[in-house]
Amino acid sequence: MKLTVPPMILNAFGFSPQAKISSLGSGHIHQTLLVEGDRKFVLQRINKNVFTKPEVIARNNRLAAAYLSAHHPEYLFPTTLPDRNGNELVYAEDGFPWRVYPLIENTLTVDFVTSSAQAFEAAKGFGLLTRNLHGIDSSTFEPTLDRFHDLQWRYEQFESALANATPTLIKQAEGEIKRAKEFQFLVHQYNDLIAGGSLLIRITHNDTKINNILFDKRTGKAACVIDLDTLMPGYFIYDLGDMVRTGVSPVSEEEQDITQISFRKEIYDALVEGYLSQMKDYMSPQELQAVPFAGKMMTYIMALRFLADFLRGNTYYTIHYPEQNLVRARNQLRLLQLLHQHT
Ligand code: GN1
Ligand code: MG
Repeated sequence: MKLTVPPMILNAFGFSPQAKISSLGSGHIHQTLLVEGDRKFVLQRINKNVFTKPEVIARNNRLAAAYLSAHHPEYLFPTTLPDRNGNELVYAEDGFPWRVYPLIENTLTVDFVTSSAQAFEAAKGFGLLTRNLHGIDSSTFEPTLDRFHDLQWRYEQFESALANATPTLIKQAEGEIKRAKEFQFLVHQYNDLIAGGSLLIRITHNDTKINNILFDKRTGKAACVIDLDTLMPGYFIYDLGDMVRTGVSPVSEEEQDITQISFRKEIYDALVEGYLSQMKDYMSPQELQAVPFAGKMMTYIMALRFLADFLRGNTYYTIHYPEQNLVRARNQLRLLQLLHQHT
């Protein structure tokens, strides 16, 4: 989608109306632009329909940044640049907030995990974030999205989408609905884990796709973690799980040919090792036991979310063809089957 930046936004952040602006990245939610003038910046329009509390995002990030600069000053944590009046968020006339980050030079993002070394590095990067935030008072953070990775709630949302869906959509998604229901036992396992108090509440990233890591162009090492909108209290299974979900298969959640989906054991092992290389010493025996549950839980949650969105008539995720959310759900259910067999 073509997006023009309101002149008042360019002006607030001190960008020239002639600055070169192009689109950046592959997120589903916000619009992210690269602004090139004498220096390079990342300009982002926050999707306020999804993140209804942008101020909470900014506040959580400030808390984390302050803690990190006091306790881990060497750690690179991206923070926004204020506008001319010191605002981190600048609201356009349509009510949508914009923000600016400095572009972190000499880094690149990758959309697919292509080697174990890369998987290890990415997982280490996400592990290090939570490790460095260990000790911060997580009760001072607020959720930016309520119950974001609460599997029980996502299952209920799926059920309510199903109850309200048109017969045509239900017919079309018959196979996926059946398979989604077959994995409901994961919801019970999730509830038992949480109710049993086995998992510590930490500050987690909650969107740990590999493309949310900036890799150093020269060394290939993880330089820093980006997309910090869901930096909030959570369990380690959310972060490790989403890494597994997005890294283990050689094809992405968009792949329509599900025979292409496979379980790459060497990648799985590297993700777990990379994450534990940072976090192991901070984890309880119960948490270590929950490691194999992580990938299944997060893959299931995305299958439910895509399927519910399809049944609702695609109100949440950007789609480029009508069945895209159904395809994504089918893809994730296949991956879930494989994770269930292998982990
Ligand atoms: C969304 O925008 P993006 O691609 O970073 C979603 C994640 C999903 C992901 C699936 C706020 O993230 O939870 O895992 O799509 N973010 C939100 O591709 O819903
Ligand atoms: Mg992203």
